[in-house]
Amino acid sequence: MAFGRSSRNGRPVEPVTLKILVAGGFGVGKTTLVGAVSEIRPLRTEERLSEAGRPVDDLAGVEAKTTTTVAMDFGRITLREDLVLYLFGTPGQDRFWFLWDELAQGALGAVVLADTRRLEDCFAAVDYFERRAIPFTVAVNCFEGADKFPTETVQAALDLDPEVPVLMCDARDRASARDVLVAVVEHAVARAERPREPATT
Ligand SMILES: Nc1nc2c(ncn2[C@@H]2O[C@H](COP(=O)(O)OP(=O)(O)OP(=O)(O)O)[C@@H](O)[C@H]2O)c(=O)[nH]1
Ligand SMILES: [Mg+2]
Repeated sequence: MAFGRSSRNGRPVEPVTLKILVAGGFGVGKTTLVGAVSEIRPLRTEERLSEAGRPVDDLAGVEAKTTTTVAMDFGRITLREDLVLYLFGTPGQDRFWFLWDELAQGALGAVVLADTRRLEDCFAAVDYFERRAIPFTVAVNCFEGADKFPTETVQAALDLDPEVPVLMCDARDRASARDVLVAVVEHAVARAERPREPATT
């Protein structure tokens, strides 16, 4: 098998493709992150935020936001010649929860984006991946004007398992977003290689 090796005999390497979800609360920067790293023009399903949605769509901190994701974002990034990630950004609004199970099918891992000004918005995503034992990392999208907290504080505030990596990022920055994705893959692989603990009932 050529997986994991560079091309031999001039033959192209068949890359391993992995599915990664990009989740988190409304307006936290999911679409921005997928767009920043994707090497293909990302598929977006943005709809204009309507006046009707104002009472439920909390725009505090992202007042400039005019659209929201209604189905998903899709992008692709080649991390190495033999490793390609397919990225699926989830919709942020609660009324689209019914799509999550479809999107989560076959996912290797997930990024939960968080904004320290409204950390509670990512509780639902953290909870979702914990329940399904999908490996995830928490990436704090550092908006200007948001207080900076040490990763330990975020870890404690979200009551995360100590093994869950927490990192800071700028969802608009390609290198930063890529680092987040590398962290998810490394975390998922490390977890897969660890012997499973016996299930507790
Ligand atoms: N200042 C700053 N603005 C950001 C950053 N990331 C995203 N934005 C802005 O924040 C707004 C929300 O970004 P989106 O990427 O649409 O957020 P989303 O999580 O996909 O939103 P939904 O799909 O509606 O849940 C947009 O206006 C972005 O331009 C960031 O790191 N810093
Ligand atoms: Mg979006």
